[in-house]
Amino acid sequence: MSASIERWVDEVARTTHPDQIVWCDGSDAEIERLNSEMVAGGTLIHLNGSKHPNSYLHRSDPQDVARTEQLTFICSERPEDAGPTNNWMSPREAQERVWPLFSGAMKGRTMYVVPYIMGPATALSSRVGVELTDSPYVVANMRTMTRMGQVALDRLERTGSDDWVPGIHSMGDLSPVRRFILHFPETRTIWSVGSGYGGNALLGKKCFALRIASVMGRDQGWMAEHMLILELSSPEGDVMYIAGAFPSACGKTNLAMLRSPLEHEGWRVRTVGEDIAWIHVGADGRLWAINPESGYFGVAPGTSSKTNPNAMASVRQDTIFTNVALTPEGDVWWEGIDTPPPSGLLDWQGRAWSPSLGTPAAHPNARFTSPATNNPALSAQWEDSEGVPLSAILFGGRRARTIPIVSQSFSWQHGVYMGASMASETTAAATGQVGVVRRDPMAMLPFCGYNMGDYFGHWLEMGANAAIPPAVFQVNWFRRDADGRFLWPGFGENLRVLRWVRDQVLGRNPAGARETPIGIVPTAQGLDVDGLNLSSVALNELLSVDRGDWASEADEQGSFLDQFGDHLPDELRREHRALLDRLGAVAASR
Ligand code: OXD
Ligand code: MN
Repeated sequence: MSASIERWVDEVARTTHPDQIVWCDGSDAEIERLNSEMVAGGTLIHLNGSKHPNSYLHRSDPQDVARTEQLTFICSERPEDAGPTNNWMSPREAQERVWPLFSGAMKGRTMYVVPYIMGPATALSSRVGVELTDSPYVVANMRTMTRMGQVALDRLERTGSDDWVPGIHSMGDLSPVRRFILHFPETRTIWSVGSGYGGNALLGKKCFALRIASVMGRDQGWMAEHMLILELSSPEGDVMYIAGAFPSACGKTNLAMLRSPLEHEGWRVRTVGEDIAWIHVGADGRLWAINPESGYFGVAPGTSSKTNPNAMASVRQDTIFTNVALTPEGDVWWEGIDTPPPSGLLDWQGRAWSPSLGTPAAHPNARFTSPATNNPALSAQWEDSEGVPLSAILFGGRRARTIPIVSQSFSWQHGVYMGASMASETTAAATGQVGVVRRDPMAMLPFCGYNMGDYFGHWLEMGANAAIPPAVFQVNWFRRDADGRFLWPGFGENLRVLRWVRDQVLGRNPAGARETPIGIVPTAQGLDVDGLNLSSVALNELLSVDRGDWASEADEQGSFLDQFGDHLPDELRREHRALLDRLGAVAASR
């Protein structure tokens, strides 16, 4: 066992005063014991085994139901290294203001030592973390989401490495006024107090695999991205890997697990990952990606056999549901699931519920935690130690207007501009107002551990280091007509967009694509909409680049990027000017 981990555990225990310390080995016996203890203590409800074998419901504190971005900080020595889009706190202030909240915080509780690997156990690019937590719910989730327990200590020993990311988590008193999620990029350390919610408390996920890992990637020449990874196979036998960055709750999980409506013809989609990608330049000059996680922490509402049959299969067993509704039979229910609400439902807070109340029965950010191996469409390559080679990257957002269903960038550099300037309407995955358009570069706004201006520079550098960088696309399934209805049917039909992307990558689309000022967009004939019942008006709208909308869009992009000042790479300023020129040229020619 690593002596440095033991020393650190002792040190933290001297501050937090747990009643006992338990080192987690990740075994079946251990999780069975933890689950029974939580059921006995009332923090887990055992679901009906005939509906969901080996599955549980957890209800979180009603004030602790989503990531709290306003309480999430980057604690670099210099504020400029956190950049204008992150909250910053100095390490000294963290020590004075936040560390005292850990003092005695684990009295009467057990401190669990959770060693874990982000990434396949044998992959060179995987990394080890150790989380100390006083929440057995967190331990149970970490066991699904990461390779947890002895396997992580074994990896350190085998590789002779003492390189692991420490994370300290305490539920504290769960009060939002004493809640802080802190990241120290210089020491690669995480402190989280006052929340038991997934993204705040499962420190391997957003805190390590994105915020801290983005800093490691900058320093070591790789990237940590908020991206799904999917495998697309064609009837011709080619296989392509596509990564996609989408803000939280914008259908990323659904796309990663898409069930192809043309499976019988040989169009297959398989999942490599659904939330995070770690990306390296391969010896062949392509970008290779691994999924650092081993489970899915997905949004339940809206998930059904129609929107995501593979997710429904994944949650069938071995699943922890958080903040969904409970039926009298001990089954789960949420808005958008396949069946109407049964009577006698208890809502996510355990209160009697009926539709007449007008409130949602499941919390809009209710989640399921399921092992990736439950996914019937898991790619055979999902744990490859080299990862998978990326042919395309998609940037997606939720935009009612302006952004066409799909457009391809003119170059890697233009693709970086597309990612840096993307925006989306906010969702329930974070606390705050829902439905406002905010810029969310590469869907990393809440997750980048350093100055995003420098992060754009790192993206440009990665492209320069890769002889064959992936093609870059922007997608938007959420465009609406004048009456507010979605124009695109979505769900499985997104395969049609993936097919256009593939054809572009293979250079097979001469008549199916046209250049516009904002990028290369399908022609009305280029996108296969056979059998979709889509009017030509709707199709044209989905593919349209409206000059008026784009003039204000480009202005907003410019002001957003301006805030990075000297940290904004010149290349992106040039891309912005080039976009304005192209839009101006179109206006002049009219
Ligand atoms: C998530 C998120 O939980 O992005 O994946 O909020
Ligand atoms: Mn996410």
